[in-house]
Amino acid sequence: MVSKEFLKTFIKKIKKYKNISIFFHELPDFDALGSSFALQNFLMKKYPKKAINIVGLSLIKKQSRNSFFSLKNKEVDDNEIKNSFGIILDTPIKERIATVKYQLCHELCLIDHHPKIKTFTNIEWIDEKYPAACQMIAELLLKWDRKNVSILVSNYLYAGIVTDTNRFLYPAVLPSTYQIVSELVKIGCQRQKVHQAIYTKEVNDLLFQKYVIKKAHFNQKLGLAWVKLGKKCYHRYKIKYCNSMVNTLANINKIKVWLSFYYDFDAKQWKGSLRSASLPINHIAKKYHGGGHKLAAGFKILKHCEFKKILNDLKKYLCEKENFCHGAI
Ligand SMILES: [Mn+2]
Repeated sequence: MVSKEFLKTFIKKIKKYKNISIFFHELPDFDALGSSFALQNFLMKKYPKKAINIVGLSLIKKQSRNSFFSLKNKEVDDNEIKNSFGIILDTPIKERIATVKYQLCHELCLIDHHPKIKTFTNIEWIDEKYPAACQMIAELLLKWDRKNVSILVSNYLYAGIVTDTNRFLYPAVLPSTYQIVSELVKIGCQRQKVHQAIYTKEVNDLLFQKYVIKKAHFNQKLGLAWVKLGKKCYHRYKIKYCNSMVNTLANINKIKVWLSFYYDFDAKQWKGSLRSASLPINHIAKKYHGGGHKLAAGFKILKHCEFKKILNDLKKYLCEKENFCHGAI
């Protein structure tokens, strides 16, 4: 729950400043943009005379834009950011903030659900137990002034919660997550509209998925699935950005570890995404110039022989863990 002290200080700061600037992280997801747009719309309705800006929207690449958010190409004037109260959402890492212009703000506030790194703002509310920044903003706004939480604001908040919890599948979902969502639904949150904005696919995406499945190899005995995407496949299926497609191989019965190799045209090299249902795999990604979380990691292929090598390492590892291999793998 948002503390009384934080809420009091936060409201005091908002009231004090004529200009409010909201900041999100680079490669923003629905949680980052959802929390930013929800806060902006709530504040605009409550304080029509204040200038409430989201800073950095023009930097979002065309291919990753979603019409759910109204992204302007015109950037906020530096003069409006200077002397403003800046609010950073969904990242505790300075370097990840989409624009360095947060430094122009007179005072800063951070609201986030990632592990705390180092305090760099005047006030902060960081709680890594929350599954989404949108749940934090929802709690804050509902406690502050429920009447001012519009249907539009509830849509933004719901979008961030649904995506950051992977449709409530992640174990990080709290009892309070359902309570907050219940409040948003009572307000009139348009769930179908939000789901459509998030989950609607292009026909090309589906055909691309078909290609990935066709190219995939499944070793059910060991529990390994892998795919190597061709260099030209993105172009052929009109896919606008490099996507490892590793999730296409997720949630398959008997498959414990799955990975994909893909060519990153920006980095001009072969890379891989590695996932596991329960066995830690990040030590193997580390061996191949990568790393990451225990069950989700990335790696790089620097020499051609490493394609085979990493597959052999994974086979050996699965064999050792299961202890059922006799000879050939
Ligand atoms: Mn988030």
